[in-house]
Amino acid sequence: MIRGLIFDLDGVIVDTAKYHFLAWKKLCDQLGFKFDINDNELLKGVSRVRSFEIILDINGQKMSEEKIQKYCTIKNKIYLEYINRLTEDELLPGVKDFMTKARDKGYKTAIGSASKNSLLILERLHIHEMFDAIIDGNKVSNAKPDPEVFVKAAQELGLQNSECIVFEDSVAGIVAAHNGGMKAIGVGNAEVQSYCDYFIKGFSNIDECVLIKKAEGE
Ligand code: B16
Ligand code: MG
Repeated sequence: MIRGLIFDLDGVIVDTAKYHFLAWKKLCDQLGFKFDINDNELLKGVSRVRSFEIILDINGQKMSEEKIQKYCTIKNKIYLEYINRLTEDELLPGVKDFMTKARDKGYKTAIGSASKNSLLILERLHIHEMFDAIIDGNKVSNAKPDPEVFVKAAQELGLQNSECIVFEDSVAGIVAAHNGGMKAIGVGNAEVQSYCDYFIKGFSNIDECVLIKKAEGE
């Protein structure tokens, strides 16, 4: 029986990808690197350092670990300027209502995200108190598709992996959920449709009980 709902953050709760793009773009312009909106698609669900490594690959560049860290720190500073202006209005449609109803019905809720800025983002959106556990990039050492982030979330909820269901917008995240023995509901991104157990365009007008039954194949 499903008792816990684990949510990815970027692309599921809020669209922070546009701010990641603006921040990487600014850094890339300073460095004279190519980086466009299509390249940004490759960075969704990927860690900060891995994102910069992908940008280096696109540009046929190599850098020392030290320099990679330096530029990731600069990018994050730019990114935080956007995040500090984030408001509740940027919650994706239907998310808050869905969470409220699910929690009222007794489901436990967690975040399982690669972002080291998860807590700040949830605070800016005024929904941090709606999560019983927040597992983010600061708490894991293995990136999705490794299931670590979701397994830790289930543990912190005090549930078995099989009692949790994951909401994800990236293929790596869907695979991570499956690697952890959890069902995965794809959200928004049509690319994940063939990987997930059930797909929704978004949370508007979604009945959580019906959705969970469908994802479980009932
Ligand atoms: P940060 P998710 C991911 O969030 C983003 O999709 C990805 O683009 C970003 O690089 C990653 O978080 C790390 O973010 O720089 O804030 O630590 O989809 O796992 O919620
Ligand atoms: Mg995501």
